[in-house]
Amino acid sequence: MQSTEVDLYPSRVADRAQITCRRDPVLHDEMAARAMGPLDGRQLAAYLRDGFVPLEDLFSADEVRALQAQLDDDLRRAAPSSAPEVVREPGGEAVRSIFAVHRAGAWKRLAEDPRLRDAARQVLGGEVYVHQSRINFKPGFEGKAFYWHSDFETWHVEDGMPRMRAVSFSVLLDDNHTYNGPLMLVPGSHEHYVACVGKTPDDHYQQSLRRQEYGVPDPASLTRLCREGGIATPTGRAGSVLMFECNTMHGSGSNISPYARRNVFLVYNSVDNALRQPFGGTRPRPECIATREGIPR
Ligand code: 6CS
Ligand code: FE
Repeated sequence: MQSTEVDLYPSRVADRAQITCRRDPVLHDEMAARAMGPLDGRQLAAYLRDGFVPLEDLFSADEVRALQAQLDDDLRRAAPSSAPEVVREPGGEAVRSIFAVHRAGAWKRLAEDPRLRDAARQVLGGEVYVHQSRINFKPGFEGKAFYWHSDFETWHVEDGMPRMRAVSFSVLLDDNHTYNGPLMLVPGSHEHYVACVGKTPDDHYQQSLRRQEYGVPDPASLTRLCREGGIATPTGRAGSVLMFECNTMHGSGSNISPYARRNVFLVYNSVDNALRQPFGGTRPRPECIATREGIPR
């Protein structure tokens, strides 16, 4: 069933790509954001300008060690699992991602940590909830790429997220080096919306979470964004965090090093931006990928 709302960000409806300007602010209550919250003026300025900001060494070595122990336990349980929360690498059995980890235990506590949640409130201008969480394991030798994309384009078309009022935190649980598949982002790309071509297949997530082929920008659009903004590859120690706006163009390469690149992603959405019917007209994706229940009003 198609969303009945006006679609401000149509995508996958035309036979050619189109780049338009975003129609939402990046800081949703700029006065309040500058007055309160864990991000200082320099960090807010970087987030506003680039669409992302590294938060170095946000979590201590002890906190990281505890989370890494939790990771090992989660992976042991996920390896034999056929649960929908477990996504495997394309062409193999290695665990690529585990979704909806924020529902309990250490990851729930992490999602509630003010160093993350208050920073989300600061840039989103109010109360937030977790739209999606996932651990991406990017195992050594087997961790495949996540091709270039805007998360918002998928969340708008396939989940019914109306406006650009969500933010992701990638918490590094291993050192992210240049050689083990770190996130790559295009500075300033959050200001442009790339409408993609191609009609979304039903149950697309069963393929896209392994290797995304729809909702990926065309080479000409990507070339233009990279020419304007360059490509940043923020590396960092485990315990650092990369905060990035929902529409920032990003991706990561395959990991052919021996070293895993395990990151946990926590995505916060404004409670005023709760999901509608998918704007692309497909069936809503499962609750473990896109939160619809229990959102504080
Ligand atoms: O479809 C999604 O929601 C997921 N896809 C990617 C490549 N990034 C965001 C999210 O994990
Ligand atoms: Fe993504």
